[in-house]
Amino acid sequence: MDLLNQNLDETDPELFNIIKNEKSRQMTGLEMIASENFTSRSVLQALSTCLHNKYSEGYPGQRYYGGNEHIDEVERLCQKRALDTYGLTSDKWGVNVQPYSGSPANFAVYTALVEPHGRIMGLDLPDGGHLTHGYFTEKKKISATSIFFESMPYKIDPKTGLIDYDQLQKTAKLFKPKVIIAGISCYPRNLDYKRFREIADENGAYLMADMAHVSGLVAARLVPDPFEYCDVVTTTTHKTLRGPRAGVIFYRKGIRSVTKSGEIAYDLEDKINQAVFPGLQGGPHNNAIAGIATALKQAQSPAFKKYQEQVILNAKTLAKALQERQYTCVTGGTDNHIVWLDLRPLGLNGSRAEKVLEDICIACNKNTVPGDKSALNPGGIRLGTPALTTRGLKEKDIEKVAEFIHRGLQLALDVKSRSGPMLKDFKAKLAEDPEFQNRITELRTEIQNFASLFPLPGFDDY
Ligand code: DSN
Repeated sequence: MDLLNQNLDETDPELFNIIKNEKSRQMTGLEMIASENFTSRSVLQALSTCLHNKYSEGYPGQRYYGGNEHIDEVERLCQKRALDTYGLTSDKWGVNVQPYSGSPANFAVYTALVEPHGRIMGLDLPDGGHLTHGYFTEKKKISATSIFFESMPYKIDPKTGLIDYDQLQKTAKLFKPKVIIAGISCYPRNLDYKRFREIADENGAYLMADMAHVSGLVAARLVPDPFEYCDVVTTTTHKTLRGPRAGVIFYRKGIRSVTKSGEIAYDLEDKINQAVFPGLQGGPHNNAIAGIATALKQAQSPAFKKYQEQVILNAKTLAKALQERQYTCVTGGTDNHIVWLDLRPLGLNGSRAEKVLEDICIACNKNTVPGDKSALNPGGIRLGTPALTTRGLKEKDIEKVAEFIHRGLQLALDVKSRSGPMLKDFKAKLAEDPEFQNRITELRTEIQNFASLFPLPGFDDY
């Protein structure tokens, strides 16, 4: 048998079939996980090229292996497009396109800028921040960031749901972090990078933005620009940016006087590049770097800007439609692609909501909401519009989606009122009660029919 020259369906029908089922799941339901998207055919084509075969440890022009002339071209093209997409020039900014994804990118920045057990501050996970910004609990250091560095979270104001910058200012003065992270994974509001910069300057700290969630919106110039105020900006490339699963780090070059006590020297280039390789990673994933390059080319187009405008319009429409049905959106709405629902006023938790929505083919994730005691039993869900917008849904369609979500959550409430106190009781009732099963089937069929109105051109080909 010629192992090299067979199609996947011939060589491995078992795996092929699983992938086919996943493809069908992605199309027959409504994908509302805020960090997910459907990437383009050109990105998937770049990912499936011979670039995958090549080892190229090092950086363009300085590799540890031979045969990298074309790989160097790919990486340089990607770097140039990364700077161009965000309106940056190579005299002021450099970029590393090798991180495998967002978590390694963030860890590389801390490794570069903060000594072991040095201090960082990020938005707390239950308040809309990200694991890699330093999450830990009373019992356990959860993220490696909090194992190898000392992290102190800043919080949102529990009444408004908005970041409490005054509290951050006070605690930063006491904690004296080396890096302050301005970044989100659930917070649906724009960040005040200017205020973050002022607080960083008062403490001689670096300011790092993690724009992973909003990097597509930043590229389209629809949300505040982190590059104006930050020293370092990290991102993944597969969320709103709609590229391959990978990460990027931007860093400032040159010297900038920022503190009363002196200058922060931007000798970031070597530190960051060395932290990525050889510090934390081995050979770069060259097919992913090519995928980033082609995604960034698309991100500079008028069509991409229009797409991002629709992402925000759709999220605002979703928040409003849910609020009209008496649901509580944390912060009262959204500026970006995320709607953060607090279900506690309803007497429902995130796990039950996620389960019923999953059963009716709406994919979203349970999420902590401000004040939650445990990330394992979160009080809300996070919804996002990037993937549905890629499928072509507009405001009037999102109104329908809001109604589906409402019906799903009402069903979850009914199940909860007739089941025991534990999640397993809830799941058992849902699975066994014919009335609930009928309602699930009815809603699922309606949603699948609705989803079929929004095919993705060419999706079946890849
Ligand atoms: N897992 C991504 C998200 O859902 O936001 C970020 O790491």
